[in-house]
Amino acid sequence: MLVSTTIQATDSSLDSIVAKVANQERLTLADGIALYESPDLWTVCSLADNVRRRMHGDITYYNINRHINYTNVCALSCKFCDFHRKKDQEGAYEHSLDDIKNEAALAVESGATEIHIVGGLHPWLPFEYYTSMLEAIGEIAPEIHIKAFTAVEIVHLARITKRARDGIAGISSVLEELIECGLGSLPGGGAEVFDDRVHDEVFRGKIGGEKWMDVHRVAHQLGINSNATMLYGHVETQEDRINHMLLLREEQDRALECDNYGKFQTIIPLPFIPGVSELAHLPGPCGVENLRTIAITRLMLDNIPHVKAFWIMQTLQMAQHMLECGANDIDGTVVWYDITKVSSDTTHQECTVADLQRAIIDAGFVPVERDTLYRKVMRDGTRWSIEERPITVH
Ligand code: V47
Repeated sequence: MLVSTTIQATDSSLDSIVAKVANQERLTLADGIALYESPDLWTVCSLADNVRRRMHGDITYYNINRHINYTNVCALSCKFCDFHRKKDQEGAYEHSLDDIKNEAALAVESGATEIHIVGGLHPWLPFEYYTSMLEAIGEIAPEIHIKAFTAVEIVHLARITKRARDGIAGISSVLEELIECGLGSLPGGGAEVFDDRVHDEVFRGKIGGEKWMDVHRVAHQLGINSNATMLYGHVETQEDRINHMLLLREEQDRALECDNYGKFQTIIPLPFIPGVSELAHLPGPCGVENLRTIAITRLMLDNIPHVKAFWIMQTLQMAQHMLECGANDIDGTVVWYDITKVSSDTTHQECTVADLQRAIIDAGFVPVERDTLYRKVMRDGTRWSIEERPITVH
């Protein structure tokens, strides 16, 4: 699709970037920093909107999904996180396999196409808990795609099965076993910001960027897709954010060169939500910072097809604005979500399909229900099938 790029920046330091975007040339670290520093937010967002419309026209994706956070017990205590609890701490929980089966049955009943599963690094749950969870969901909900376990959880599983000492081979063997049990793809969580200083300051003890990337690379080699996130608005600099994006872009270049590899499907910038975390004294990013970051993500990551404005963290109202600043996906119905709470005090954070569609239409876009792999879903109530033809951009 051709979209004309007749953008006149009021900030002349953006002129060369305007020309590059019009010519579909790759942006550099210096360009990314200029986009952050420019007072001309309108141009930054308009450029991203141009790229988004070139790639996706006026389509905005949503899905019918269900998130399951199976435990909040975590061996780590990352400073930005107010989800984690220690085993005997008030509010600590771990869901039984029966709880998970009930959720899977409810997911089928609601017509969900995806279950998204993540949790803390529980010190005592055995590997069989995870494999049985995947198999049980597969029995109850064979059509549903299971997107589960961040890279950090995969490394944790390699450790508890004593495969971590085999390095990449150990990670590969864990992933292969999970795929056999029904794992369909990896979510993007746990990437935070790929920078050693930031790592040591706010999530020391968690795997660093190289390990995170190793896990996603192995997943891609095994043929499954994954997503990527960037948790911004705490102690990182704007340069750290752009470097994070460039590392993802390089990795995606490598994946795209190989036949039969999986790839990064979606980049999800996550605004830091202070909550009652150890970093609660920080304000978290404000609205325009969120718009700008979504826009810059679209512009820098030219080889990742989708940019998601996760409505749970961005709010549905801000996600609507983000559709004009580079985002083309807002995630789904979600139902339960425990990691952050912005618009709700409870873990019941659900958005109906009607509300997701209304938000997209009111923002001037065309809602399209997708499955996890961005295929169009044909729906008759809670019964659904996948349209095999690629989605036409109009
Ligand atoms: O891994 C934790 C982050 C992630 C906070 O792949 C926080 O489609 C903000 O990754 N403020 C989980 N963020 C969420 C996630 C995700 C969400 C939606 C879709 C997909 C996808 C992935 O949330 C964690 C961590 O990076 N996080 N604490 C916080 N206070």
